[in-house]
Amino acid sequence: MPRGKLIVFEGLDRSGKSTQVQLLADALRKEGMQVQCLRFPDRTTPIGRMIGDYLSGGAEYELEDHVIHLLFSANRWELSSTIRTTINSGTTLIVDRYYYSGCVYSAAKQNPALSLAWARRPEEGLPRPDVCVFLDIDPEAAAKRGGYGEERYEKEDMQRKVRGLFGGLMERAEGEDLVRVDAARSVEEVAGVVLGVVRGVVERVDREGGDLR
Ligand code: T5A
Ligand code: NA
Repeated sequence: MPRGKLIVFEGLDRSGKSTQVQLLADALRKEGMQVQCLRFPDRTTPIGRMIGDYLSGGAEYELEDHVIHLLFSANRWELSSTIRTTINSGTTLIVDRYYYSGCVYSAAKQNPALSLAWARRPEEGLPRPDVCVFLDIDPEAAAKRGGYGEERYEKEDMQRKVRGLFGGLMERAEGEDLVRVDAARSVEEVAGVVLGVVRGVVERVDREGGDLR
């Protein structure tokens, strides 16, 4: 049996990641694949609850920039062996945000002591995705979608910096596994493009074989 695939969705807040994760999972299951979904932050673990308080809470939940960065990273490491076991058992994982968010949101704070290079270090060694679908949308368009503005990073200035940093990752896409998809279109149009991209990745991985990196 072929191994499962590790498929990640990234994008700005409200770019449609959760919507597309569900649609892709449904589509792949219809094609007979075993699929599970994950999201980061996983707010259900003790570390995840600290992250959730920081994101949705007020000043009393303030954390030093490096501290919250390392909590986000630790929240991924908590699940790293589960991810490998699941993939090796033949189940495909679709993940809503991963270390790309971890790096760019922290770097977007422009703390001189927390560069993008610094931000990457604790992420080194986590299972590397077979593909990362970047749902690209202008922050203004994202801000018009439901529920925007409730959490800490949902401010247009921050989102612009995040988008710029994602753009930088895309430009150096060798080794970053990123595929850009225009997320400003209808839910169905985006889902169609995503399914095409993912089918290509599944075929490539099955053809080339090889373990999760
Ligand atoms: N973060 C995260 C870090 O700083 N470091 C890290 O390491 C990690 C992992 C929380 C925050 O944490 C930061 C990034 C975030 O600021 P989160 O819990 O994933 O991360 O929160 P959000 O990304 O904000 O997730 P959202 O649920 O807000 O957005 P989604 O999942 O991108 O969007 P979705 O699918 O829920 O859709 C949002 C709305 O838009 C509509 C939906 O119906 C919904 O109302 N919509 C569309 N409308 C029109 N056209 C389309 N194509 C649409 N697609 C969806
Ligand atoms: Na989401």
